[in-house]
Amino acid sequence: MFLGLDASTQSLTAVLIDPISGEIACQLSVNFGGDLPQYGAPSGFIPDGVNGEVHSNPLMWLEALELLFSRLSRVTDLSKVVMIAGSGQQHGSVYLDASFPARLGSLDPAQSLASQIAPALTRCTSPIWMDTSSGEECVEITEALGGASEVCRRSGSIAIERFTGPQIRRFYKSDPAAYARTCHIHLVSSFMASVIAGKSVSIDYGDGAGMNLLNLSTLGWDRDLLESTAPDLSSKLSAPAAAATVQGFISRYFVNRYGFSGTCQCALFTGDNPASLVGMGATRPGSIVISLGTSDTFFAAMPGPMTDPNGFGHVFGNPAGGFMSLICFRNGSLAREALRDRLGLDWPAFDRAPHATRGAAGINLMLPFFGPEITPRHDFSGPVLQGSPAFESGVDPALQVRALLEGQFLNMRLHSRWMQVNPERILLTGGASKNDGIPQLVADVFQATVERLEVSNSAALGAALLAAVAGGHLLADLRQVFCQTVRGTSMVPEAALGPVYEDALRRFEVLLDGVSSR
Ligand code: ADP
Ligand code: XUL
Repeated sequence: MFLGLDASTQSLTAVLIDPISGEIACQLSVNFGGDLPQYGAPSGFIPDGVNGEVHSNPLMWLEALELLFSRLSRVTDLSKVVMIAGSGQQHGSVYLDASFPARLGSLDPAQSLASQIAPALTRCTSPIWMDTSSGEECVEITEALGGASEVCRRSGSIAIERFTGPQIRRFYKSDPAAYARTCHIHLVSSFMASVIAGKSVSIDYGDGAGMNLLNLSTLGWDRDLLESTAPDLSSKLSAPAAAATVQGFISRYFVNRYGFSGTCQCALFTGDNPASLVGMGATRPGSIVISLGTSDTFFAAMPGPMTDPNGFGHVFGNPAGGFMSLICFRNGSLAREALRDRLGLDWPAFDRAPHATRGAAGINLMLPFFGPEITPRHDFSGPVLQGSPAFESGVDPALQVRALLEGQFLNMRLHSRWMQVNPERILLTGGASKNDGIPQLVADVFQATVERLEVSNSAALGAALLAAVAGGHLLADLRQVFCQTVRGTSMVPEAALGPVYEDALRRFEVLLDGVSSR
């Protein structure tokens, strides 16, 4: 059995696969808000951060890991797991002192992970991908490198607020003493992998590319980017390496506490989006993946090197080799949830709305931003509406839901032009892909066939597949077995809506330009 873990924004998920029988033996999640309410993070992050700060408590992730393993050990025999791999929400960072490796190497199974690792934290909370507080640091790094295009040429992205490098610089500037005490800086993915492997492990190329620190030509840390970010940074980062590299045996802590075998091995973890690319069977160019999680992401394996001239898109490592391109939209599920709550709907009613209004005369436009957005970068304070009186006055909830979803996917179409892909097939994943109204709407807006896979948590599945690859299985074989689309659920676009959405896209762009330039 091969175990994949996904430490995402709102939950920690396990997918256990048996490549020989082709079965998914078990899928389980711990929801941070619901299962660990004592951390005061109903959506996985600490609410009401100031100056754009969005942080999570890394001890919550450790407690979730213990809860997940104890639940798994009740329903499955963990001694059968031969390899573990994983993924994490990208960009988030954990700061630890010199005692971290020794603590990991001598964990006492009679005590909790959180209590034993807490003393090594030099920063008690971790900035995550939703954090927009490091604008000043982005400017400083960009100036030091001689411009945004140089940062992008080296790292695959211009300096971005949520990326780890600018966040590290902000920490260094705001608390230089704590920064100086820090000897190990980890991503969420490499932190979780280190805990499981019982030693401080590497950051993989997939997730490492989301730091504004990795040079994509050399696949090593870029000296100039390191120096412009913070002093002595190279000594605090372990050397980057390929995903699915085996790190050694699982820590004795988990053997004693949860019944893993002492011969179970651990592979490097990667970012949730690179893992999702694997789980969707999309590591070769040709398909686009849209993941509707807390954030919405739009990504694909890249046929060749390309960066976004407007600076919204990113290049990350493809765990199967080469690179992937990605665009992230902050107002994903959080905006859908905000509208659902504002209209007093439940998910089933929300799901029915796009069907109920399909073909309704005229397209009402909504700039679907309930809070600050990163694509496009703007401090929106609420959605902007333009359309019929019934729509603008909000009397018809179904029209609102439809316009929100259309706005989200028009915005994706607009900002993915630089990838120069004209997708014929789009694969949908993430929590909101369970919504039955969304796939048809995506097919119509993009004029492409839309398919869903059996497993909705593609990041955890991708991690399980990477564990199997680390254990000697071939990705091509695994893809045949585990990445099949759900039969009979493929959505075909209505051709008559092609010109309707072309026109809507033009109007959407004009509306957006008017608001963004204010
Ligand atoms: P993440 O990996 O970022 O934690 P998930 O991919 O697990 O997020 O998605 C979780 C989200 O899915 C929930 O926060 C919820 O907003 C959304 N969701 C669940 N069911 C539906 C539905 N029927 N329609 C739309 N969104 C849904
Ligand atoms: C990608 C991004 C998010 C996080 C959380 O750049 O910021 O998708 O990985 O899922």
